[in-house]
Amino acid sequence: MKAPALPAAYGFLASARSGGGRAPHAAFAAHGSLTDIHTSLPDQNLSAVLVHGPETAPEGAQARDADTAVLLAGELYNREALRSVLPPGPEPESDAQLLLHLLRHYGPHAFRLLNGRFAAVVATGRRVLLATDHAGSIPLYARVTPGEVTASTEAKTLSQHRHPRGFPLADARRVPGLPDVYQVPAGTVWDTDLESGTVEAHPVWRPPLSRRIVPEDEAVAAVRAALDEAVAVRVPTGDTPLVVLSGGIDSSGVAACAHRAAGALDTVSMGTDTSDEFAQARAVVDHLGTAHREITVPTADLLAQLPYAVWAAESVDPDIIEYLLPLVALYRELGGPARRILTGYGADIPLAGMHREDRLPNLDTAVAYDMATFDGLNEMSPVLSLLGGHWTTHPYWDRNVLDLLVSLEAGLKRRYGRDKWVLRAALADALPEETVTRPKLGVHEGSGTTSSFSLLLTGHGVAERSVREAKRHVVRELFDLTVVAGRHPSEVSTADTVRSVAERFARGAA
Ligand code: IOT
Ligand code: MG
Repeated sequence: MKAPALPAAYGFLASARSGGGRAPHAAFAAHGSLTDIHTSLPDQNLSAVLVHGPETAPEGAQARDADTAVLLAGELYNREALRSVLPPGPEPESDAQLLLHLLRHYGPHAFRLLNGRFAAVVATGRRVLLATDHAGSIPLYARVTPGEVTASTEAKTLSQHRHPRGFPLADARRVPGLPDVYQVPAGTVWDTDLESGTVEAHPVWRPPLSRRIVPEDEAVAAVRAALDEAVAVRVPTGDTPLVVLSGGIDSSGVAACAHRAAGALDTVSMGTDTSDEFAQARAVVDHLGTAHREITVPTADLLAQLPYAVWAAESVDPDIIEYLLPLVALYRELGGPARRILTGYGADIPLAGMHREDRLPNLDTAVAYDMATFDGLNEMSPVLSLLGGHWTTHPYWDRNVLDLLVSLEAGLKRRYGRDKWVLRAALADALPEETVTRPKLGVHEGSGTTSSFSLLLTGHGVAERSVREAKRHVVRELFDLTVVAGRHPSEVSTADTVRSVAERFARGAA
C-alpha cells in the first residue's frame, strides 16, 4: 500500500485536562498551517493546535470514539499488516483512525505493532498515553501536572514557564533549560494518570542486542528486500518523490529503490563553494534518469544557519548539529510547494559506516554504542526539513530495515575490504559500479562544516585544544536563545554567539 502525498499533521501542541480549557497557543519552527481542535470526552477534554501542510485536511490527524481520542502527527508504514489483524469492516480513513481501532483490540500494546514515523497522544478514560515511534523520530515532549498533561512535538512551545510547575519525573530525560519539560524516549509509551499526574513508562521497542549469522547471499537478498519495501511504502501514490542525493551508497540506494517504486524520480544535491560531490551524484542521476537539481550554498552562509539548525533539532549535541547543518541549508534553499523527501540518513549507524574500521570488535562496539545513544539527539526530526515546509522520511530507519541491519553480524558489514559491504552488495545490480564501490565523505566533511566551524572559533582566539568544548558552548547558547528563550533564529547571530563564547574562554571562565 502506498503513502498519501503528505501526512495529515506534522506536529502538535496538545493539552489534556480534567477541566475545561482553551486551545494552547504555539509558535512552531515547523512551517505549515495551524488548526485548533477540541474534543470533549466523558472524563477529560483534549485541546490541540495542529501544524500541517497547506493542502492537507488536518481531520485525518484525529479520531475518536465514546471515551477515547487519538491525535497522531506523522504516518504509519505497515498499514496493510495492521489492517490484517483487525476484523473486516470499512477501511480506516486515516492513520489516526487505524490506531484507534488497534487500541480497541490491543490496548496500549497496539504501539508494539506500529512501524512508522509518528508522535501520538491518546486521551482515554482518565488516562493520557504519549507515544513515539521506535526511533523517536518525531520528538515528543511533555509537562505533567495533576489535572493536566501538555505534550508537544517541539519543546520550545512548552517553555512559557520560568519555574517548574510540573511534576518531577524520576529517570526521565530533561530538556536543558526547561525545568519541568521531559522528552518521551524512543519506542516508548508513557501512560499518565491525569488526576494524580503519575507516569508509567512502557518500552515497546528496543534495538536488537544479538547478532545473526546469515549466509552472504541470504543477507544480501534480505537487505535488498527490506529496503525495497521500506522505500515503496514511503512513495506517495501518483506523486513523484524527491531524494536528497549525495551520490554515496546510502542515498543512491534509496534513489534506485524510489525510482523503481514510483517510475519517476526527482533528485537534488547540495555543494558548497569550496567542495561538492556533484559528479558522483551525476553518475547516479544519469544511470537512473532522474530530474536533477544542484544547489550551491556558500560556506560562509552555512555557519550563519546554525541558529536555525539548533532551533529545529532542539539538540545540544555539537556533532549532530554539524551533521545536520548542511541539510538544514539544503532544505531551506529548496523552495517550491511542500514535497515528500526521502533521505539516506541513518544508514551509517547500524552499519558503522562512519567508522572506517577493519577490526570487527571495534565495528560492533560502534554499532552498539550508537544504537544505545541515538535517543534524544533528534537527528531525524522532521522539523529540520519543515523549516522549508517539506516532509522527510528515512527508509534506513524503517523499523524492519533497522532491526535487520543492526542484527547482522559485523563481518557482513565490513567484508572484502569494503565498508557497508552488505548494503553495497544488495544494491550492486541497481547502481553504477563506481557508486557501489566508492567510499564517500560525510555530509559535514563534504561541505566543510566541521572545519569551517573550527576555523571560526580559532579565528576568535579559541585554542586548538578547546575547539570541541567551545563548539559545545556555542550550540548550548544557541539552544538557550532559540528554544528556551524563544528568540526567532533570524534575530540570533552565530558570529555574536561565537564571539561571546570565545571571550569567556579567553577569560578562562568557561
Ligand atoms: P551523510 O551520510 O553524509 O548524509 C546523510 C544523508 O543526507 C545522505 O544519505 C543524503 O540523503 C543526504 N545528503 C548528504 N549529503 C548530501 C548532499 N551533499 N546533497 C544532498 N543530500 C545529501 C552522517 C553524515 O555525515 O551524513 N550521518 C550519519 C549519522 C550520524 C551519526 N549519528 C549517531 N551516531 N547517532 C548517518 O547515518 O546518516
Ligand atoms: Mg550516509
